[in-house]
Amino acid sequence: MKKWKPFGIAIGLAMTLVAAGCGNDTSSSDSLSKQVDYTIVGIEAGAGVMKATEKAIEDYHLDGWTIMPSSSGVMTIALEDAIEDKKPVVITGWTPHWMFAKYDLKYLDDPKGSYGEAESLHTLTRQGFAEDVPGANTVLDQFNWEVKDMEEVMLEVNKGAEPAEAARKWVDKHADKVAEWTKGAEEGNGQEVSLVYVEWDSEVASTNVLKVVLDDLGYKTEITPLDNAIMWQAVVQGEADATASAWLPTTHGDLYEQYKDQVVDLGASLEGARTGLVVPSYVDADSIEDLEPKDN
Ligand code: PBE
Repeated sequence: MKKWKPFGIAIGLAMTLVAAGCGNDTSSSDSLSKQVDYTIVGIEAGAGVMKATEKAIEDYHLDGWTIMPSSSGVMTIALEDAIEDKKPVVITGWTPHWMFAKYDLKYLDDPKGSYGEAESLHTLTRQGFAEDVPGANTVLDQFNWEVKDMEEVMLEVNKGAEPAEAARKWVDKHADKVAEWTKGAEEGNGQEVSLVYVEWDSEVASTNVLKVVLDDLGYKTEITPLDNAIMWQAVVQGEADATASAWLPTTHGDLYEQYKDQVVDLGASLEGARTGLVVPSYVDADSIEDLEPKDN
C-alpha cells in the first residue's frame, strides 16, 4: 500500500494544479472566489470533512463551487505551494494538525454551523474486546491527551521522523501521562491487538502512540491504515479490535448513528478538535459567507 503513495500524490498533485487554475486567466484584482477558481482543495473522499464541505456549499449557496478530493498529503502540498507564491487557497482543514504550527492560517467562520461545534476524538472497540483482552481495553479506555500532545507528535513526523520514532519519543518524554493510561491495566503476554486508523496526520499520531504504549505493556499491536468507511466496518465486524479515529459528534456522526449499537464507545481521548475551511491568514476573507457563488 505504501509503495503506491508517491504515485497517488503525483496524480493528486497534477489534479490540484489543473483545478487550481493553470491556464485560467485570473489576476490578483479578482475576487478570492474567482482566484481559487471556485475550488476547495479537499482530502480523501471518505473523510467526514468532505461531507461537511458539501453541506457548507449548500448551506452557503456556493453554487458552482467544487471540492476537489485528493489526500491529506496532497492537500498540504497544495497549501505549501500557495503559501510559497502568496496565492489564495481554500482547503478542508482540521485541528489538531501541524499545519497551524508551521504556517499562519485561519479558519473561515462558519455562522451556519455546517461543520458543527467542537469535536471530540473517540476510541471505539469491537464488542467483546474488553472481555477478551481486558488489559489492553483498560489502556484504550484511559487513553486521554490534549491537542498540544498530539501536535507534538505530528510536528516530529512532519519534520521527517518515522511515525513510530515520533511516538516513541513522545511516550518516553511523557511517562507521567502514559502511567495514567496504563494504571491498573493487566500486562500483556504477547496477546495480539489490532488497531485500525486512517492515514490522516492526526490519526497516524494517536495510533502510533497507542502501539508503543500497548507494546511496552506486553501486547503485540498491529496497526493498519484503511479507508474511513472500511475502518468503521472492520471494528463493527470484529475484524479489528479498536480504533482511536472516530471524530464526534459531527464529522463521523453518520457512521456513528449507523453503527453505534455494534461497537463499544470508550469515550473521548481528546477534546477541542475542530474541522472547517482553512485559508492562509493573508487571504482576504474571514467567513465562509465571504465566498461568492460562481455566476454563469
Ligand atoms: N479529518 C481528520 C477526518 C477526521 C480526522 C478531519 C480529516 C475526517 O474528516 O473524517
